[in-house]
Amino acid sequence: MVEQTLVLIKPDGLKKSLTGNILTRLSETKLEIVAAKITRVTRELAQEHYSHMKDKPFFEELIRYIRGELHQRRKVMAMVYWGEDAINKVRQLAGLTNPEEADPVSIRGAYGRITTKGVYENVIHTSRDKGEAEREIKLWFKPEEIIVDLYPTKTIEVNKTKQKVWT
Ligand code: 3AN
Repeated sequence: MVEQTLVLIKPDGLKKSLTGNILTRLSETKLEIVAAKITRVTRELAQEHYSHMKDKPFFEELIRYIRGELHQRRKVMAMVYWGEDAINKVRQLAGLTNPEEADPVSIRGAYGRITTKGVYENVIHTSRDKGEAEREIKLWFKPEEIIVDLYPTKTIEVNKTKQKVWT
C-alpha cells in the first residue's frame, strides 16, 4: 500500500553531521521525498508533536531536546517520505526507540545514546502508523509544502488572500 511518513532528523543528528548518512540510509528504501525543510521547533509544536508523552517524567527534557536546547542546534530537518509500505520501511531502518535495544546497524542503534538524565537521544523520528503519520504530517507541513496531494484540503481567505489548509 502506498503510504506517507514523517521523518525528522533531530538536533543531535544535525549536530553530529549525520544528515548525509541518514539520507543515504533512507535512500535504500527507494521511497520518494515529497517534502523537506529545515525548521525551528516552537514550544507549541514540540508539545503538540509529543502530546502522547505529556505525562512522562521526562516530558520537559524531551521538549528541550527536540527544540535543540541540549545541542545548541535550534532546528530540525523535517521530511515526508512517500511510497509502497513507507511507514514500516523507514521504521525498520530507524530501529527501536531505545537506542541501546535498537539493532546496532540501524540508524538509532548506530548513532543514538541515552543521556545521563535518561532521555533517549535517538537521532531521528519516524511515524509509528498511518494515523500518527497523518496527524504529524499535518502538524509539520502546510499543504502547499508537499508536492503530492496526501490528504483533503480546503481553501480559506485570510486578509483577502486565498490559503490552502488541511480540512
Ligand atoms: P518513537 O519516537 O520511536 O515513536 P515514542 O513516540 O514512544 O517513540 O517516544 C517519543 C520520544 O520520547 C522518543 N523518540 C525518545 O526520544 C523519548 N522516549 C521514549 N521513551 C522513552 C523512555 N522510556 N525514556 C526516555 N525517553 C524516552
